[in-house]
Amino acid sequence: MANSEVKTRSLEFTVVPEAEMRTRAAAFAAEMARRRTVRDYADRDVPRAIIEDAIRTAGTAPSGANLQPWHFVAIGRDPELRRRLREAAEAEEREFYANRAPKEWLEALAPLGTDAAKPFLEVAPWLIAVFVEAHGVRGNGSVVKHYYAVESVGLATGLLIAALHRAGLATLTHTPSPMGFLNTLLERPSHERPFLLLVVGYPAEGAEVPDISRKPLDQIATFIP
Ligand code: IYR
Repeated sequence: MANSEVKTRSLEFTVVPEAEMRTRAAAFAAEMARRRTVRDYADRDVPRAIIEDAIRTAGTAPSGANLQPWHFVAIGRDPELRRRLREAAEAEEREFYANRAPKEWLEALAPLGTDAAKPFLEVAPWLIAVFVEAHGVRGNGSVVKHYYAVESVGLATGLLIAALHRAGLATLTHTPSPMGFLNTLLERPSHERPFLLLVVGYPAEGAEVPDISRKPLDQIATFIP
């Protein structure tokens, strides 16, 4: 550590033997490969403790200057709120599919079979609205500048999705556009910008997913030995 003024503590790091590391890395890759975005949910409950732990995991993400510029609103069953969220999201989506989306975008979405109907917003046991804090606010009301806030929240959301998948749940990254209604309905201040709405639960019995594939390693990575 170059700066002796910095308060440090010892790093608790466990070195994993290489053979075990290979096994773990391969097992995790296989487990994550089983993750699919699910649009059809069962009405089955999920304990709040699972959602709390997944959000704890998300909160371990690295962030610009460690300012942790995220806020997660976990929305349980509240039927009236769910109805209003669905209504607002579907209103935006109808506009998106009918008028706002350029033809090229609709063509890119065609293999996914998405449309303006968002029943999962009422059916799934949890929704997690993820917000980016454009800036922080100190106790005295003064503003704290944030750095790489959107990137940081993207990293946290990736960990959130991985944690929920690891716990045994399905998710859907839903991005109604624009998402300003989330501030109104969830009573979040205007310096918090909606990032996405994560739908969480069990897939419906017999749920199907689009038959799409992931790019192989040689298409997504370049190794320079
Ligand atoms: N927000 C719309 C459209 C949509 C956009 C993208 I990019 C997707 O990957 C999927 C859907 C919707 O949720 O239907």
